[in-house]
Amino acid sequence: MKNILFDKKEFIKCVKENVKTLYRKTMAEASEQEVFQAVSYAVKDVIIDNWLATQQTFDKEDPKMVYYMSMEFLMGRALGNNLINLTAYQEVKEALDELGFDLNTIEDQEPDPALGNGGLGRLAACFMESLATLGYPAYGCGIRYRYGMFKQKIKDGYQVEVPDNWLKNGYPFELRRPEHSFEVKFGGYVQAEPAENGRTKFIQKNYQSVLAVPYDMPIVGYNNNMVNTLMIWDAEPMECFELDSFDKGDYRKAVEQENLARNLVEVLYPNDNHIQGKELRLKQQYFFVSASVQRAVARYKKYHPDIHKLYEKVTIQMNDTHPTVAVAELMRILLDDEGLTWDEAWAITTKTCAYTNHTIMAEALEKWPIEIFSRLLPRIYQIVEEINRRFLLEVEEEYPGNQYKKDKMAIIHDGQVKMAHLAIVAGYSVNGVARLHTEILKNQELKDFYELYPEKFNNKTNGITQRRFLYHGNPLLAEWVTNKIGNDWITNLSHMEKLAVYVDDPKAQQEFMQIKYQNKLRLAKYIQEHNGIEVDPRSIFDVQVKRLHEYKRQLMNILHVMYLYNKIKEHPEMEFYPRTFIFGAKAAAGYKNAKLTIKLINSVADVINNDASIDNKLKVVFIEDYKVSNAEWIFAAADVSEQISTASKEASGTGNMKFMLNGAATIGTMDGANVEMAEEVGKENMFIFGMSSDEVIAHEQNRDYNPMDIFNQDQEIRQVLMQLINGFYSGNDTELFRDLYNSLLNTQCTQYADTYFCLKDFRSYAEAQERVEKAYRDEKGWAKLVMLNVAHVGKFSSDRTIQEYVDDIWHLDKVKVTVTEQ
Ligand code: F58
Repeated sequence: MKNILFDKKEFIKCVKENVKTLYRKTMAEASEQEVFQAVSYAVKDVIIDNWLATQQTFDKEDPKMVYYMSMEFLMGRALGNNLINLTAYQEVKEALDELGFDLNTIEDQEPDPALGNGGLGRLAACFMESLATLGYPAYGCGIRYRYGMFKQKIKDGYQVEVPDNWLKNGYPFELRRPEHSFEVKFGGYVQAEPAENGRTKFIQKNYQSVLAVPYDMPIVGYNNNMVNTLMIWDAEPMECFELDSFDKGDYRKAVEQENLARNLVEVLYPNDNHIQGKELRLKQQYFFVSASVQRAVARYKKYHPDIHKLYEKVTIQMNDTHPTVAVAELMRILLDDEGLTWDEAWAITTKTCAYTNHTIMAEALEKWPIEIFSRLLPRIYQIVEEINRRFLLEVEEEYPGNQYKKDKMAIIHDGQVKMAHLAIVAGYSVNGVARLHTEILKNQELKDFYELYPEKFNNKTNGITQRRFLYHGNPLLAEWVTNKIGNDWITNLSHMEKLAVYVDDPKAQQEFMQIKYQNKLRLAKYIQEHNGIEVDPRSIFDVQVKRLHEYKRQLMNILHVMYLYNKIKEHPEMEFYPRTFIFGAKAAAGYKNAKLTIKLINSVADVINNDASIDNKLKVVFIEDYKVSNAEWIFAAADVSEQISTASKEASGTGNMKFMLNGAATIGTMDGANVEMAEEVGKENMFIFGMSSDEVIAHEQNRDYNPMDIFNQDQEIRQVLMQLINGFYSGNDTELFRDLYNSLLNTQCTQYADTYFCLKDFRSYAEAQERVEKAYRDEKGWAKLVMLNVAHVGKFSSDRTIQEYVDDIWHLDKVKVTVTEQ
């Protein structure tokens, strides 16, 4: 088999050729961006052979497929990871060296495809990579947003959002597939007509429609020739509108259709754990779901005459409720296009669709006003109404006369369509994303549904791909691990266990900490270049990077920094190990307290970083534009990982796992997957603090928490809080941070003061931080602790998660792809 990537000469020739044909330039004239494009096209060439071979294997073997439907795929850069998974990274690095280019610099030219917000979108990306690596047939289905997650600039300490025009230079890895386009219809009304078979036909009339055109992105498996597909849909105006006769020549409608297509995929909604209920968002949902379901059915029908067995070859995983219209869309296709009866269609749908829940936060649960839903999707709404009607009969049968139950469980109630209820009723599986989260779903949030359908509920603890977050992100540590235990960890992370024999070995400890130091130098350089702040790589790098949300408690973290600063000022003689507190976080554009917290962090940084009297004991850094590409460097350099959400609020967290994999120690609450991390590595090898989820839930139910009590009793906490409103960090502006102060103390301003128990957990947090410092001073003890964390990270590979989805939910068979020259 000829594979140019393994032939340096051929590869160099191909890159030169690409620079010439793409830009009419020689290598010497080409910019770094142009070289990136040329290299990417050369890599794509190789991928295409494997991609073709994978598709041919699918055609031949006819395996069952999972369609992973998600509004978000936070892919991050592709070039480096494609090279790693093609096992060609080293060769290409050398080839580029010969051409006088540095591969890292060329990788830096790639925009981060950021078609997602945070954890949920990144999880989808890790899952796609694991599916390909494990050899399971899968399609990712999503939206090709013109603008992804905004870029964050920090101006005068405030977040400023800048549009992310990621397609500006063209994206070399995508492939437009117009031959697989589908029409998607919106609005109008439904007309019932008698059909030949004596039944009724439902026809949507006077609608507007757009053409959904898929772009395929290759998902390269690790060292196995497998290339799955992420299909993301673009919207284009229909070329010839199929206007009803009385609409002929309706120019206004033609223009409206053009606008609909243009607006539909314009931008990703930048909210994390908060749903706004905007009409355009529902349009986006139906748009990509309808196109994807149509594609799945069309693909199935190409090979199979009997639509009744669809579920034997197709399974649809709904990544949260955002794609839940898939249920009704599949029903519509089976009823209206395939002519099945309701019972036939329902039997198929309820064996095809499965649902993952990612949050219990009330504001993130999707509910659509009937008015919007029925106006936009009239036929889909009819179907949902019928699903609801039949479901309520079922509830009546189970709980005769219990109207309260019916009101609570209905899919349509109180003027709203509840998407989670629809997903549970129509889905054959409902899963949470960490054990604690699933238990809370079963025992609290979704209790009624669990009682009715216990067999549907299951847990799938999240995971992350070690190919990106260790192999690519931390090459020094990856190489060290491979030297110690061989390279099986790349495809089987449980092999990390073998590192346990080294945790007491002084030489191994020293090597491990030396690598951490090198990674801290790399990050320090990045911070110097991007923030102009000098940080000491020998200080403890204490990192909290994730979306900014009150429940994640970045505010508690920075309040603790303020508290430490006061202590150091008051007791300059006190022993204190130098620390660099590093933050990175985007706030949703309309989320006031989140944005104000960013300003506070930057204001505290200004004061502390410029106070020479504290002898560099404390530094605070806010890294601008936290994203997948700089995240890889940040995890590699962290000593301490902040996972400090209010217990019960973080469904799982996945950043926690990325830090653990890179040898950072976790300071955290017993929340989300932290609980299972503690189980794997032992509580004594983490720094656990704060209330348990049961305690939090009890306080919420009893409403017996009053932060004022803490304010009154604890002088040091009071001092910190007063500094929010006495101008200490705001150039004497006493109003700047008042909203944050009020959110913590003032019941008149928020429904509950200190909703997320920052003050309640503060002392316990500060005490855990003291334990961190003490542990860090013991060099050997610390090396052992973080090495133990790496040795026990095995469970948190997304390979393990995907295998569980396959075994318990999807029931797929592995496919083996062999490539012969085409
Ligand atoms: C996150 N959810 C959870 N939602 O918060 C996190 O605990 C979990 O680890 C992760 O999912 C993966 O399971 C999350 O990221 C969103 O960003 C939604 C985007 C669309 C609007 C509603 C929130």
